[in-house]
Amino acid sequence: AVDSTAEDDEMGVKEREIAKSYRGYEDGLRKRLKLDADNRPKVGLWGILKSMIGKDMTRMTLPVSFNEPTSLLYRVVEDMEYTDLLDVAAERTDSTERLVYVAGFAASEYASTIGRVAKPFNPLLGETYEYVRPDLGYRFFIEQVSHHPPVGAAFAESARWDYYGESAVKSKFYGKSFEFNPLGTWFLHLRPTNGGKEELYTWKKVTSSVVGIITGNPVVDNYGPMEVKNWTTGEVCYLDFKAKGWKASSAFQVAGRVVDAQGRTRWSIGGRWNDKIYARFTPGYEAPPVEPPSASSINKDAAATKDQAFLIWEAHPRPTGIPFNITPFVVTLNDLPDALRPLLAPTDSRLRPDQRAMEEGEYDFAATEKNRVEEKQRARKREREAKGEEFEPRWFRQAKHPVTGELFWEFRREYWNVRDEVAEGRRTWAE
Ligand code: CLR
Repeated sequence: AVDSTAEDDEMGVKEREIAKSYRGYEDGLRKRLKLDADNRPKVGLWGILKSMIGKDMTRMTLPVSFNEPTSLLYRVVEDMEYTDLLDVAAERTDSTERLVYVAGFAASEYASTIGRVAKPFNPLLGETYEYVRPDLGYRFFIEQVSHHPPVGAAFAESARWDYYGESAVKSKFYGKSFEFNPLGTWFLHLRPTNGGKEELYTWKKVTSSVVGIITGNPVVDNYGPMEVKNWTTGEVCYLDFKAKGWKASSAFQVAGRVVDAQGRTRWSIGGRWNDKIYARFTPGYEAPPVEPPSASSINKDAAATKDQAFLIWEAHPRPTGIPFNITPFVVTLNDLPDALRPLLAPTDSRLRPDQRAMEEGEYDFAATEKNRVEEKQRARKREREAKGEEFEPRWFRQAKHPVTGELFWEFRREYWNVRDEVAEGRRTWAE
């Protein structure tokens, strides 16, 4: 009992810490953009891309009409749409069941890639972005720590979990397809509510690709194996994202299993990453979880349904009336309410004029502003080179991970402390 009180206090401290960052987000979530439909000029991708076979995306100069009003930093925050799965995971008392939901979370980010055949803006070196959700109890922060190759270091936290890692994507255009290979590891610390010790999970993202460029019908696919590992218990979830291929039936399919530390199957997982994912308790064998006659909802007590499949995740609807094929969640990212503006670091993406112009359909202005900020970036680089200086990220530093031994970007929590001081009028960002 003494222990649980101490633990509750610790949670309380963390919650209050995070709650300080809610300042500026009082106005709630933006529901729509200025535009109802985008009017980007229709471009034949192949006509422009055919001369660029073998190149990576960051080395391509493409017209701004290939862009969407997001950036590679925003594409990382998109992972945070279904954090309710992490909250559910923390509530489960069985560690293999927690792993089912953590794996569901890892698979959930792909739903929003459907129809998004557009280039996100390339973040500037040292660009930052913060995103806080008072309604969901988390805060997120990311900084662009390298320009070539582009690397973003991110850190998100809530009372029950911390989620962090680097987004570094290697891309290559093959003609038949355009491939995007995420390199970084993602780390999740989960603090189960039953008072068990904090657990560490890791995984890497699968390959994303665009096919159908030559035929003028480009679609995004995500495929490959994913291994979600619980380092604390030795349990692993193996997921396989099937490549679209020729058979329509394999499109969007994901299947896998959770095994215990001895390698024995506990749960089977399956479904479609654009729609729904199910799990089923299958101790000692593997079987695709067959969709139950009436879809039981998330949060359902898995133990009660024992050997029946139950829903672990369902994609949010994609209403019409939102341009650029972005999701309602993405609409909230580039919002700049008056209450938030004075609290933001001057490096925050929400202040980028080119991305703002893109979002508002001012494509020519977006293009000139994009050139201007990138030109400024090149000037800063020349300045550093002349002085023999190297760029140093402001909020992260590289370190060896205490558990996995990998190099990772360690977040120096200062960002939120500085922000608190700015909010309280005790300093400015420049000091
Ligand atoms: C995949 C998951 C990673 C982060 C990430 C980075 C780059 C993204 C990629 C994800 C998805 C596919 C993506 C890519 C950049 C460009 C590419 C959005 C989210 C699109 C589909 C490229 C289409 C436009 C070209 C044909 C010009 O964690």
